[in-house]
Amino acid sequence: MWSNSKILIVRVAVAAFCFVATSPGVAVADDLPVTAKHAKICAGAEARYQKLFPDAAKEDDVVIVKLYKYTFCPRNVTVRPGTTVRWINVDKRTSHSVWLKQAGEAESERFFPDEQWEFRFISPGKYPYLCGPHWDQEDMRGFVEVRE
Ligand SMILES: [Cu+2]
Repeated sequence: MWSNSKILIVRVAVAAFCFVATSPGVAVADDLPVTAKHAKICAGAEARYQKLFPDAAKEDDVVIVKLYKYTFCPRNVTVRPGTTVRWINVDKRTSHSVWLKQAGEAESERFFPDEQWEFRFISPGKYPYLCGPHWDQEDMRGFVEVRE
């Protein structure tokens, strides 16, 4: 019993040390967990997107992220430098925003169903982002990694 508790404490301490040691200044997040619930919502988001934009042509250097039911779909994307990420609201009523807060960007305008907002990523790095009105209560967060 005692030894198990001690092992746990050591593990937490090591994890905390690694976190601090690898994060000078601002802590940089990693991929977000994707649950079965996210996967189900994102399947619905894809269906909505196909219905709303049946003629959408695939564009070079553009990656689409759908916003649906308080979820960014997909939650995590990895893109090359120079890629534009286009966030499209495929919800039925709710407006959302995209806020690359950690990168020091201003929050986007709220955008409504069928509307979109985009951002071109130039520099390699990790870019966690939020939906301004829904990140806290609904955990509406996303993550972009930019790398060669
Ligand atoms: Cu939102």
